[in-house]
Amino acid sequence: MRVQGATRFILLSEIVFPFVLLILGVLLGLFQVLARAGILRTDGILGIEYYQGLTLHGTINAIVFTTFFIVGFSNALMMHQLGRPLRLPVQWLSWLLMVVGTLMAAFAMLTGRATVLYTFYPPLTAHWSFYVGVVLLVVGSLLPFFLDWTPSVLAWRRENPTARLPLAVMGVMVTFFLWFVMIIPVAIEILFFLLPVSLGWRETFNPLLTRTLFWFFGHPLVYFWLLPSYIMLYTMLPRLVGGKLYSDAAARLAFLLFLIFSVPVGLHHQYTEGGLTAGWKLWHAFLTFMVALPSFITAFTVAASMEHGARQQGGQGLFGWWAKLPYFSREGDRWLFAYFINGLILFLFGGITGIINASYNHNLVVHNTAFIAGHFHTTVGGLVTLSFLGMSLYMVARLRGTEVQLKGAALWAPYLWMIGFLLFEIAMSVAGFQGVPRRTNMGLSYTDPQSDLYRPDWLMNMQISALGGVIAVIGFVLFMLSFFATLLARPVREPAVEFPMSEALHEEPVALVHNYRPWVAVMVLLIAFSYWAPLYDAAVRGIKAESPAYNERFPVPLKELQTEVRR
Ligand code: HAS
Repeated sequence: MRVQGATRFILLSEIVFPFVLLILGVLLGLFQVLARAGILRTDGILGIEYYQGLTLHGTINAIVFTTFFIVGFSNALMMHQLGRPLRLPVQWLSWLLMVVGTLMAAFAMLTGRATVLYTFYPPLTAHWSFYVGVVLLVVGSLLPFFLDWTPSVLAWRRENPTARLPLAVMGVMVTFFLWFVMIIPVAIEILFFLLPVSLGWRETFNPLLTRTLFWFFGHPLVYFWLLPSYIMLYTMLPRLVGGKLYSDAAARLAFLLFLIFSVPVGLHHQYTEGGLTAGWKLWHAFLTFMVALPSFITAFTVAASMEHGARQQGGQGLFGWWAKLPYFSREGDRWLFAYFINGLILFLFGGITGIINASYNHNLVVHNTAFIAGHFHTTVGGLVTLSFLGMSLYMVARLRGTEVQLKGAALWAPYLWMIGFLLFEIAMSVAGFQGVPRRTNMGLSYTDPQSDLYRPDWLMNMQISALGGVIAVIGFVLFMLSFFATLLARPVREPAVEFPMSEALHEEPVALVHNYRPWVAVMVLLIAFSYWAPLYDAAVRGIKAESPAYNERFPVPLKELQTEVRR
C-alpha cells in the first residue's frame, strides 16, 4: 500500500522520534551497570544525577519508546490490513499530544523536577509538568483507537459481514482495549492524588492506595508492551521462516486470555506490603499463573510454526529442523528473523523468572533485589525491545523506500543484545539471591572498597552484569548505524506500508474466539471481584497513613504532616 505526505510523516516520526530518545535511555542504562559494578564511582554523569538517570532510563525506554512505537506500528498495520487511509485530523491531534506530553515530561526529568522513577511511588512527588506530560502522552495514544481504528473496523465489518477479522487487527484491538481499561486506575491516581498534591491543592496522599492504583495499571502495562510483539510472532514470523501460522484459533485464544487475565494481578507487586489482606494477595497470585498460560500457548504455537517452516525448507528429524531456520539470512526480509529468535530465547528466561516472582513465597526472596531487574531486561528489555527495534528498521526502510543498509550490522545486533542480556540476567538473578538490592548506586556504597558498606561477595556478579550491559550496548550501536544509514539512504522504490504477513495452516472453526462479548464480560467481572476488597483495604481500613509529598529539588507546598493510622 503506497503512502505519502502527512501520513508518511506521522508514521515515520512515530518510529524515529522515540528511537532518538531511546539512545539517551540506553546510554543511561550503561551508566547504571557501570555504576553498580563500581567501575564508575560518581553520583552522576553528564550533569545527570544517578536517580534522575534511572528515572529517565525507565521512563524513556519503558513508557515513551514503547508507547510511540506501538501507536506507529498499529497505525501502519491497521492501514495495511483494513486497506483504509488513516484519518488525518485524529492522527495529527494524537501526534501533537504525544509529542507535547513527552517534551513536558522530559523537561521535568531533565531539570531534576521529577526524580520519581518510572513507578512514581508517593510520597516521591514530581513537578506537575511530569504528570500532565504523562497524561497527554497516554490520551494521545488512545485517540487513534477510539476515533480512527474502531470506526474503520466497524466499516470493514459492514463491508465484509461474513469474513473473519484479520488476526493482526484483532491483536491491535485487544491491545488497545486493554490499554484503555488499565489507564482508568492510573488516571485516578494521577488526577485525584498526585497532580493535586504536586500543585499544592492537596496536602497529603495515601501511599498504599496510590500504589495499589499504580499496580492495577502497572502489571497489565507489561502486556501492552508484549502484545505487539506477539502480533509479529503470530502474523509475520511464520512467513519469514517459509511456513505458516500453525493455528489461527490458538493465536486468537492467547489474545483473549490476555484480555481477561492481564489486569486482576497487580497485587503480585505488593506481596510484601502491609495493609492488604493475605487472601487477596494469594488470589492475585493464582491469576498471575493464569496469565502465564497464553504465553505458554504462544511458545508452543510459535515453535510449531517455526517447525512447519523449517520442514518446508527440508529440515528433518526431531531436532534437525532447527538448523534450517534463517538465523543469519540476508535474503529479502529474512534478517528480521534474528530479532524474533533472539527475543524468544531471552523471553524463555523472562518467563521462568516471572513465574518465580509470581510465587507468593519465592517472591519474598527476590522482591526488591537485583533479580527483578534481571527479569525485566529479558522481557521488556528482551523480546519486546528486540522485536520493536527489528520492526522499526523494517518500517523505516519501507516508509522511506530504501534498502536496509549495513545488513551485517543489523544482523549481529540482536545476537549481541541477546548474549549481553543473558549474561546480565544470570548475574543479576544470582546477585538477587545474594541479597543485592535493585535501584541502588552501588558504586558509592556496596561495590566501593573505600565504603563502610563494601560487600566484596557482591562484586563479581555486578561486574558480570556490567560486561553483559556493555555487550548489549555494542549491539545497540550496530543497530543504530544500520538504522540511520537506512533512514538517510537514497530511496530505490515507492514508499509503502508493507508487512511480511503469513497465512494460517489451520483455521479452526471455533466460534468462541470470534465472539468478544463474553470475554469482555468475564474481564469486567474478574477485575471487579479481584479489586473491590484490596481497594477497600487500601482506602478505608488498611494502613491508612496520609503522607506529605517529598521532592528534594523543588518545594512541594505543605502545611504540616498528618498521620493517621487506622486498623
Ligand atoms: Fe513481570 C515484575 C511476574 C511477564 C515486566 N515484570 C516485573 C517488572 C517489569 C516486568 C518491568 O509476579 C518490574 C516492575 C517494577 O519496577 O517493580 N511477569 C510476571 C509473570 C509473567 C511476567 C508471571 N513481566 C512480564 C513481561 C514483562 C514484564 C512480559 C514485560 C514485557 N513480574 C512478575 C512479578 C513481578 C514482576 C510477580 C513483581 C516482582 C516484585 O516482587 O517486584 C508472565 O507473563 C511470563 C509468562 C512467560 C512465559 C514464557 C513463554 C516463553 C516463550 C518463548 C518461547 C521460545 C521459543 C524459542 C519458542 C511462560 C513465549 C526457543 C528457541 C530456542 C533456540 C531455545
